[in-house]
Amino acid sequence: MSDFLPLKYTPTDDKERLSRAEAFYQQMNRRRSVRFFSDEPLPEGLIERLIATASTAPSGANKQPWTFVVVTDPDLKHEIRLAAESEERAFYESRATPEWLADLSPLGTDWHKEFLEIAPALIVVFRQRYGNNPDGSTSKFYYTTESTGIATGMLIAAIHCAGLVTLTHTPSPMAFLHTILDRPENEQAFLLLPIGKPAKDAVVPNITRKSLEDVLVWNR
Ligand code: IYR
Repeated sequence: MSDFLPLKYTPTDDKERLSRAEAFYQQMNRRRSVRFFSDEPLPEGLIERLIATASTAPSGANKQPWTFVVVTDPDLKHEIRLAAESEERAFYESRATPEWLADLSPLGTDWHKEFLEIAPALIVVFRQRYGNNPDGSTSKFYYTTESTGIATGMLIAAIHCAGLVTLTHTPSPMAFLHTILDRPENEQAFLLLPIGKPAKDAVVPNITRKSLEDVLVWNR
């Protein structure tokens, strides 16, 4: 059964649209993945607003197949760091192909992940593979990877617009997050985002974005 409401839409004009699009591009283009964090705590209530924003994302059949687990507990952060570093060490020392290591070399990454303990909070994004109904039965979810990816992108934008930094950390495999954080069967770890203020001496790799000509194809 469908139920419809009038769209809440604030009219504007094309000049304003262009100017907002440009301003948002300028702001988003300043976003960088940051690996050096200050240990300063986040303001009370801020994480909730960021996750509320992420959870406005569109999703397959509006199933909203995501869970955001926030970790600020130092012991738990320590446990996650040790588990991530053990996977990362295996990755850098044996699992990664020479081509993959060469591709990562401009980023200056290695198996050490101090940021998992220094950042004041870790947001672990889980993808719900299916739904759990109150009566114990399960229900189908759709496009869960796409949906959770979109929500995570919106979370990254929200973090940046709030004046904080993050990076998409992908320890591989990520199954240890499911165990350590005691998540239910239907959830699978999707991405780990440390979040905080940048360290005073934070540096970022000198890399460039593709040009518009490289990424945009017109048919008109
Ligand atoms: N997960 C590792 C390796 C890594 C892989 C890719 I692809 C990156 O863009 C960056 C890192 C790590 O986090 O170091």
